[in-house]
Amino acid sequence: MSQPATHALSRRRFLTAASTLAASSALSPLFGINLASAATPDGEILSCSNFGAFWAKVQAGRVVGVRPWEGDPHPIATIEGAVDLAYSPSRIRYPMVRRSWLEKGPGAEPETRGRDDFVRVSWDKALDLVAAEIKRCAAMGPWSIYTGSYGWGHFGRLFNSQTGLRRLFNLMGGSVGSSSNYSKAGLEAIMPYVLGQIDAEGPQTSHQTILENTDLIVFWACDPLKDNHISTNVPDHGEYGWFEAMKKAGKKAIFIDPIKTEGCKLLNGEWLPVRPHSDVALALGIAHVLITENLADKKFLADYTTGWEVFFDYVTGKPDGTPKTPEWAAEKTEIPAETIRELARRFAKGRTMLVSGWTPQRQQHGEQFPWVFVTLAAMIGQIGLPGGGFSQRYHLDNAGAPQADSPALSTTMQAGKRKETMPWPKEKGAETIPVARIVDMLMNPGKPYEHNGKTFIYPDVKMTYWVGGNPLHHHQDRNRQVAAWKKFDTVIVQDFQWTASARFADIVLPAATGLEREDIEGLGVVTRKAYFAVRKVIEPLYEAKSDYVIFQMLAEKLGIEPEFSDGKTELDRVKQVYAAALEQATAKKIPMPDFDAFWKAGIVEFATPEKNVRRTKYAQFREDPLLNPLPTPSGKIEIFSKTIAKFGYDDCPPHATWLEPVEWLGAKEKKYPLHVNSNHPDYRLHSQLNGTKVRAIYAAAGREPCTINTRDAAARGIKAGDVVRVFNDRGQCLAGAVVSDDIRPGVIQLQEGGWYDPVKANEPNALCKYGDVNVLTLDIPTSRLAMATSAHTCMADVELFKGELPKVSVFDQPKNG
Ligand SMILES: Nc1nc2c(c(=O)[nH]1)N[C@H]1C(S)=C(S)[C@@H](COP(=O)(O)OP(=O)(O)OC[C@H]3O[C@@H](n4cnc5c(=O)[nH]c(N)nc54)[C@H](O)[C@@H]3O)O[C@H]1N2
Ligand SMILES: Nc1nc2c(c(=O)[nH]1)N[C@H]1C(S)=C(S)[C@@H](COP(=O)(O)OP(=O)(O)OC[C@H]3O[C@@H](n4cnc5c(=O)[nH]c(N)nc54)[C@H](O)[C@@H]3O)O[C@H]1N2
Ligand SMILES: [Mo]
Repeated sequence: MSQPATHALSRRRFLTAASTLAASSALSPLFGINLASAATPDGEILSCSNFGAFWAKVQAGRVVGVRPWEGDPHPIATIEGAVDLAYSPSRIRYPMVRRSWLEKGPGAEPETRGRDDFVRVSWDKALDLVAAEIKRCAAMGPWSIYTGSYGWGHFGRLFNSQTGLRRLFNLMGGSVGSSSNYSKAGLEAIMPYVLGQIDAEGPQTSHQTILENTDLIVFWACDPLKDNHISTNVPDHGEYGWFEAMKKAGKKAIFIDPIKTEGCKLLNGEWLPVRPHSDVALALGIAHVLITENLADKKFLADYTTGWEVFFDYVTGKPDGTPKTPEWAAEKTEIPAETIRELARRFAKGRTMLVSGWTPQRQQHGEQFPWVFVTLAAMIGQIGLPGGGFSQRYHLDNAGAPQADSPALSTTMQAGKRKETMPWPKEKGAETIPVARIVDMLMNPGKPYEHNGKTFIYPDVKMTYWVGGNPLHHHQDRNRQVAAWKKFDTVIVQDFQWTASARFADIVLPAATGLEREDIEGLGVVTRKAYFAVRKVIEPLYEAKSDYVIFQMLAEKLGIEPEFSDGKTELDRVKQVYAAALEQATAKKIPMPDFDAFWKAGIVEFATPEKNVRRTKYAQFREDPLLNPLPTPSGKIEIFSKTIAKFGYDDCPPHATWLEPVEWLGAKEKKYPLHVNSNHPDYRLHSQLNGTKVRAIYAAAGREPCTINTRDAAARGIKAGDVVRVFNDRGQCLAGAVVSDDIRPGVIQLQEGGWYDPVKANEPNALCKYGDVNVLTLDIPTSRLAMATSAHTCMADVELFKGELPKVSVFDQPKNG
């Protein structure tokens, strides 16, 4: 999408830097292992992040420059932010306690959270307070403590900080955890019924196979060029090469998206600006044409699927008298009926690869889209054929790339089992809740809820400890959440940035960034091309400590340190991760240096034997569905699920179904006229880097950008760079207008992750000064099946902001911070 000029400038600068580096690279061609030099004579140290690997130039103990690692084929400007995190004005410097809590104890004046001041305390004092509160709550019962602590968290393999947290609490008698995620919980709940597995994970049909066989590639709610910027480990950024190759080959591509993405522009793709939230209707309209024009692959449906007849009846309108014709779909999607007919014909004519992202399942009834998507691919009948079928994960991990000959890196710490200090009767509540139902839990303690065919009870939690996540960014309907947060007597947050979650906490513990501790991390989740040594580039600033050390110190206070750490230091664990990989490598005869050599070099790279690997997902199933059945009850793709039928959920019927959402552009009566697209940000990982200088690349009027179509902007007298107020019945925020024709009329985009910055914290309908989209979003479950987030079900309006502009303050230290 069009961005302020600084975006392009900065990107160009980085690309130039990268190509110069590539040309002068000292790396030899890859065969076996390759040990580059980790530290250059002028004090550069190789390091890495979720945004890419880089050389950090260190002078007098301070990072003074960053340049991308020469092995990165497409470096992203955000690596500067990964370093700036340590120095940002938003850095949490010391252990801090909210004044009322410190003076009056747990539960004191929770309504002042977010505006009370903080008092600096020593580490010793802070951990004494945390330990005492854990003991107090543990004595009430493990159901009193919520450690569902969700978020991207700790970078590196030495441990997952959230697993560490669970381990610590398990040793204290247990706590309430969370299941699934905000990413694809709708998909993760439904796919096991349809395909017997989550599907949207691991290696996909290879890019090479697509290049050689696919006639038409359809990116449906999918933005691989943006979403592959980052990774859960170090991104290899290889998908840019794939896009370039597709462009060179003149590959035909369609992008079904309310936004014309960079990928669409690069491939000169056809943009179908679908009405958001209508994708199921679009798929049904296409299915209707496949049926009526005799284009559906009946043999595939007979041999590889079950329940087709029921879906056939539904599409042709037998049970409800409404055939899902292209005209029916056109009314919902605003894509002309003739275009829908053409789509169906084109999909069936050549080899077609359907590629989806995850926004249509992050909506009310989000289970339906992945189901109809797989059903449509089954009707086309190309699943398991080279370059045909579907994929639900090309937008993460460069998942169509070849895999190197390398051992997987595994973490060494498990959460373990809960120590049974007391029994946990069912009526005390569930041991895990669906992650996005946290506010429902806080508002309904002791009440029953349904989830995936079973009934549970919401526990009555009193305290929470959050590490490596920002719930006051990632959760929906901020005002409802802030009100519900008062239920906690105590909120502990361990982070390195003064996020809204930290500002609304009672005890804040300063964590070390990836630059300030030791760890190990892999390059490429699928490609697995290298391991990086994450060495201490600088000493921890202020009083920050690494997550592992904080947990060790806390475990010591609780008298469980030996069990928690198994007597291992951070570096011991890093060595253990490496040793486990080395053992696998030795067994497979993969050359790998010993730990010391690796640590000195900073990197070990692995060879990729098959550069142009051909790989087709579900090929074996297609070859012989009896010998290689899917792990579903029938062994086939379940277009109709008997198990789901038994649940009797009206919000998740037993086959893919169009269900009208509570709010969307197609509603007969709309209170607010604009759909809010809160997709994932270009230049951040969610809310990370907000506080860094990377913000200058994208901020508009010093705020989070709100992209609005030219027509909608003109109708409201809004120009680019204006400060606007975005509002609905749930909340309101300011943002900077970006006016563009690359967004469909009727839709605005406010990317998720802008830090929540209320004018008057903890007051109903507080105005967010910076642009947190989740003040607007709706906090309802997708359905009783997944109980996932419905973040993308949201309508609002925008107006020019005319009042006195409040100063953005969320990037500064809090009061007394
Ligand atoms: N409206 C809307 N909302 C959404 C989404 C959407 O599409 N629309 N997407 C959802 C999705 S898919 C997701 S995954 C969530 C993401 O939600 P989160 O994962 O909570 O978001 P992050 O901003 O990545 O938060 C990670 C936090 O961990 C901190 N951190 C990073 N590294 C470390 C470390 O080593 N130690 C410690 N202690 N802290 C660390 C960072 O500073 C940051 O505050 O958001 C969800 N929310
Ligand atoms: N740069 C960057 N990359 C990321 C992340 C990040 O924060 N920053 N987060 C990572 C994480 S945790 C996750 S879960 C994934 C998220 O993966 P996704 O959820 O797939 O990613 P999004 O970028 O939010 O959305 C993809 C596209 O869907 C479009 N879209 C929105 N609503 C609709 C709709 O109703 N219909 C249709 N057809 N299209 C729609 C958006 O305009 C966008 O272009 O991304 C990962 N990658
Ligand atoms: Mo996610």
